[in-house]
Amino acid sequence: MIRDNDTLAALIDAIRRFVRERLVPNESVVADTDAIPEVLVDEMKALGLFGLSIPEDYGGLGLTMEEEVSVAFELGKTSPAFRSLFGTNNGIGSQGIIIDGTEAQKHRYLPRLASGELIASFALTEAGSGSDAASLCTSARRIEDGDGVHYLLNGTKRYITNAPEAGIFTVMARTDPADRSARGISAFIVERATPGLSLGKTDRKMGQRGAHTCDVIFEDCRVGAEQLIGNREGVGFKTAMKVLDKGRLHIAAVCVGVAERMLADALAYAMDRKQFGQSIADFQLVQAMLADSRTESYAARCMVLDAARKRDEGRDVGTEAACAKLFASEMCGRVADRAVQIHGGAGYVSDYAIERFYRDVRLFRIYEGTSQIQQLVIARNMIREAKT
Ligand code: COS
Repeated sequence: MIRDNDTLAALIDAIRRFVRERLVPNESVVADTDAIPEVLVDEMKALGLFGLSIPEDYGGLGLTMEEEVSVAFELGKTSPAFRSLFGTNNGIGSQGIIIDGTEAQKHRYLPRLASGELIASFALTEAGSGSDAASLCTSARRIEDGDGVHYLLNGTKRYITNAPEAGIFTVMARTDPADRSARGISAFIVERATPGLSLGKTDRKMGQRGAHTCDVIFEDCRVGAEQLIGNREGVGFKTAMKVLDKGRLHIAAVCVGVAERMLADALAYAMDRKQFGQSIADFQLVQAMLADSRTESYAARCMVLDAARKRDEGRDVGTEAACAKLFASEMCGRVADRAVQIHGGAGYVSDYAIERFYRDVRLFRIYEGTSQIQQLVIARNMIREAKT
């Protein structure tokens, strides 16, 4: 759903210009320094990028899902590390509070997330619990003493995006040690400064330099009962799944944007590069790679928009979001591969952006649920629907 075409067009135009004039020229700086220049972070804040999907009542732009994916298509047209910095504030870091938080929790955190003053991370994965998210071991033991009700958190979360920058964490932990199922899990908002919370060293990754992940360690980390999301124990796993349903759709949109950027680079190279006395874009075998890439990225764009519109209608889009994430991330990998191929030897050296994008996009098929988990979600939902 688009609330106002002119307002959205103005926002997209401003973001398109920001991406083209400010972010694209700084891609190699970010890759070389593993950091996003502060001046760009300030410009992102001024554009409202940290609060795209945070409701207007809490200082965000309150974009609908269709508006959000339309913006994500544009944000995808540069290094994914830029989007990653404000991605968790719009997605997995804030959505637990937006979807299931209490009014007090929303008022306390959302305005600062929307402005970019505070960064939020989502802490679900552990060393022994990745795809099997419900098997997580981090514990949150309820204690009642003279100071009231508290929870004592113990455990380690792994590969947590933006953890080195984060001011708050949405943490999934087991409040009922006797219940090893998803129903024993609760979600908490934990502030960075809470005693007992520490960070591991920043991970060295294959790509996406400038976007940081690390372990988040809880050792007798005491959080007040008011930090339990929605003031309800036992529903934290469902909160996490609802957050991921939305996040997967957003990532699918980013995949479309990145694929379009890689294809534009490959087309420009193919038209410029001459072999056998003519531009390689005139060769039909190169044209096949361009055409297949255009067809697939267009298909993914249509899927993402359709799923986003359905979500805006209030429909459950768990299946559609998983389909879009599966297809768009796999498509993005294929387009990256063809774009390197079209560049030939030039695609294997870092003078061209495609070498970096090829590594950056590999993550899309893994995070917020691997392709295999999307397949599992889709098929399970099909079987469930057929039984009802
Ligand atoms: N929305 C709301 N509730 C959901 C849900 C969704 N999308 N998906 C599952 N649930 C609920 C189920 O209805 C069930 O509730 P009941 O106990 O009341 O019946 C509960 O959650 C447990 O669901 P399920 O039995 O399907 O859980 P499983 O352990 O079988 O696993 C998968 C579910 C595999 C889909 C889940 O663990 C998953 O998504 N794993 C990947 C995790 C991931 O994406 N990690 C990325 C890290 S974050 S960057």
